[in-house]
Amino acid sequence: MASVAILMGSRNDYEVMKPAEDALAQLGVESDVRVLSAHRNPEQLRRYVGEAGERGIAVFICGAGGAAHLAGAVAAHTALPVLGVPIPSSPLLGFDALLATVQMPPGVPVATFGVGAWGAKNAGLFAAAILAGGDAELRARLAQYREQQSAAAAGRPG
Ligand code: RP5
Repeated sequence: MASVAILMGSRNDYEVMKPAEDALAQLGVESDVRVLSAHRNPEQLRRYVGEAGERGIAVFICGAGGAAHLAGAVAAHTALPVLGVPIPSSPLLGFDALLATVQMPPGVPVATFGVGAWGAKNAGLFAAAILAGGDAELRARLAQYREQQSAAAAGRPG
């Protein structure tokens, strides 16, 4: 059963958002990946978020570009954690999406990650870390992932 919903505003966002899905899969966390735009599919989005908690979703990762309001719109409909990933799809290369996502007015938080694929991967890892708080096996897999990463990073160049 999927415990993380990965939402994005356009099919064209998928390449950037895939690292979130991959990071979760690597840690054995199932995700439900959907294209649902805040402004093109507002009613479908509201319904999806409203029903997601009952279906086992515990964390939302939302990627959008331009005047990115997807993460904020999702956060408006749920008290579950919402992680925002600004997508560099517009002429402003994601700076617009970064500001739109990070500057939520107080009261309805969105945890905002870096622009693009780096942010997507970190959002996936962070969603796993949230779930790991109540799941000792996932916590162990996450620790192992970090150990392997440390081992691969150190040493001589080349
Ligand atoms: C946003 O507008 C999407 O998240 C996407 O990044 C951007 C452009 O969408 P498309 O015109 O490529 O579908 O809603």
